[in-house]
Amino acid sequence: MAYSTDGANTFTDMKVSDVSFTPSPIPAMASGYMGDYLGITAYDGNVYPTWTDNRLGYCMTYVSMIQLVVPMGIVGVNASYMNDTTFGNGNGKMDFGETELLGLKMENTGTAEADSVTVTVTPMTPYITMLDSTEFYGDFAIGGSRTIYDCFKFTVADSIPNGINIPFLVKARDKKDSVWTTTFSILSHAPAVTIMSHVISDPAREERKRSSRPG
Ligand SMILES: [Ca+2]
Ligand SMILES: [Ca+2]
Repeated sequence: MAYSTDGANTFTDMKVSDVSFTPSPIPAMASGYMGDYLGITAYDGNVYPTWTDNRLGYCMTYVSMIQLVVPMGIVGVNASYMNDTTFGNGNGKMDFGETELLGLKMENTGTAEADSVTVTVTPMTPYITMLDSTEFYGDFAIGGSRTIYDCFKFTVADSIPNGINIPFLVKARDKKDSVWTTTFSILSHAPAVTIMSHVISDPAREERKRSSRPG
C-alpha cells in the first residue's frame, strides 16, 4: 500500500501483509485469471486494504486493518474580539441594527504545521449578515497562534431577539485543503418588547359616533 501525507506529491510504500504468496491462475477460469479487483477504504486514519490471496493453495479475500497516524495541523478559533466602537455605540454589546468588526485568535493545536491558512466566518442565523467573511491568516507552527483584529465585518438585524447566543461557524482551510471547523458565539442585545398602548379598532362604534352627531 502506498500513502501520502503531502497532498500526493510523494508516496511511501508499506507492507499490509506479513505472508507472501505467488499469484497463480484460478483453475477452471480463463487462462491467467486470478480475479479483477483490489479494494481499499479509509476513514479517520483507519485503512482497510483488501485483496485476493492464494497462500492456502486457493483464492480467498483478505483484509488488513491499518491505523495510520499522520501528523496534522488542527487550526481552530481560540478567542473572538468584537469591536462595536468603530461603527456602533461602543457599549461592548452586539446591539440590534449595529455594524460590528470582528477579530479572531486562531491556534494550531495539532501535531504538524499548517501553511497558508484562510479563515471563513459563517453566522448560523439569519439575523447576521456578513460584509467581510474571510481573512488570510498564513502559516501556523505547531502550537502557534495568531490574532488579527477587525478583519471580519457584519451587520445585526433590527429584528434580532434580546439575549440569545448567536453561533458563528469558523472554517480554517490550509494549502493542502485540510478544513477544520470550530465555533464561537456572541450574545445579542436588543430592547425588551413592551406594549406602551394599544388601539382597538371597532368600525361599528365609529359609525354609531358619526350617526349620533347633531345634524
Ligand atoms: Ca453595541
Ligand atoms: Ca477580511
